[in-house]
Amino acid sequence: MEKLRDTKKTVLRIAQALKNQEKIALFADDDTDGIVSAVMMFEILQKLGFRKLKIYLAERGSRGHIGLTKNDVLKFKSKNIKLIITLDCGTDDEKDIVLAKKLGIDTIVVDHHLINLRNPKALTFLNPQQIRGSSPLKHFSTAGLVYKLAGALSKYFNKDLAPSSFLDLVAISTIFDRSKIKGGNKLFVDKGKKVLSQTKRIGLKELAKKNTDLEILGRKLNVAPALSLDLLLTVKDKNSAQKLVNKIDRLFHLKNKQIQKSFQSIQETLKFSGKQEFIFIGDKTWPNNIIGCLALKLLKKYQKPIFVYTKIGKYYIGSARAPQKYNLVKIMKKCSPLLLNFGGHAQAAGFTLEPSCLNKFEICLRNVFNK
Ligand SMILES: [Mn+2]
Repeated sequence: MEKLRDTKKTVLRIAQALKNQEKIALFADDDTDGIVSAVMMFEILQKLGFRKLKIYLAERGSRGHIGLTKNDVLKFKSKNIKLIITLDCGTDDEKDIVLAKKLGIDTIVVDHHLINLRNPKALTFLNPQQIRGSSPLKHFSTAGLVYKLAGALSKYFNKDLAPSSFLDLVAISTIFDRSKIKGGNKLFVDKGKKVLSQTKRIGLKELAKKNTDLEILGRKLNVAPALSLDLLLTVKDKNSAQKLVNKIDRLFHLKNKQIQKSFQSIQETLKFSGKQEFIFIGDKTWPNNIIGCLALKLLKKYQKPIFVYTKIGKYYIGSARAPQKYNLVKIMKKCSPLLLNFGGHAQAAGFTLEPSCLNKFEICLRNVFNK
């Protein structure tokens, strides 16, 4: 299999950071893939001897944008951080990566999202989407990419970082991100199930007690990012793990109820609307953490592109899902002047816009789909 471009440069930069005991920020998306990638990277770097590590989650809801912001970069500067490793985010954050560079902070991007900006300015850019043509790496979750990087680090430092011990987490993220399950991904899932059944990670073991289904585990880890982070990093204390699992389970049930309720009201609404090429629907009262699930549920039922939005603070944020033959990022690119942010994958993406652009965006989409 191909190597990820920039792997060597990344390994060398990490070696330099180790030599100087630099402070590192692991900056991750706050979904399941981001969380498990951060946990993996944290433990891998710890095994290499890093002591000044901290995980920061990009809270997508509160800012309507998944990735670095100016505030994050300034905060890292004030904490004397010298290296940022973005996980499952960072691909299009050129502006903030340039700002970090100016302030003396290097950025390593580890991400699998489609690339909108042509010339990413990160010191190293581990994103398989820059490979021309087809490659199995393009279907990896970010956790899968971290697994690959762990292999390269093991080799360089001549240290057994036991990358396979992380395959339970890789498998969960692979399923959660709805990656194509063939080739390397199939291997991750098959081996991951075995690793999960013997996991020494007490937190994960507790979470998997009721249900070992990888999709359910992924959805549970996605409910409360900060709690999940604590849970996955819990390797010894069974008591605190149980408490965390109880909290997560309760939130998971609550979320499912909310999804069910909104889903029903959407179905009522759709009964009266005509046959459209796509569904564009939203409600200010829907919690932002359910819109992705709602979009997926609608996709499963209606088999056409779905755009679901809600309002957070000043902005509308949305989640889109589509059947195989569509590329949502390309579609939204055609309406990009109306959007503050957009990005993701061909069949699962997100967007943010000003209230004044909401109707215009729907009209623009209608034009794109009717062409
Ligand atoms: Mn991901």
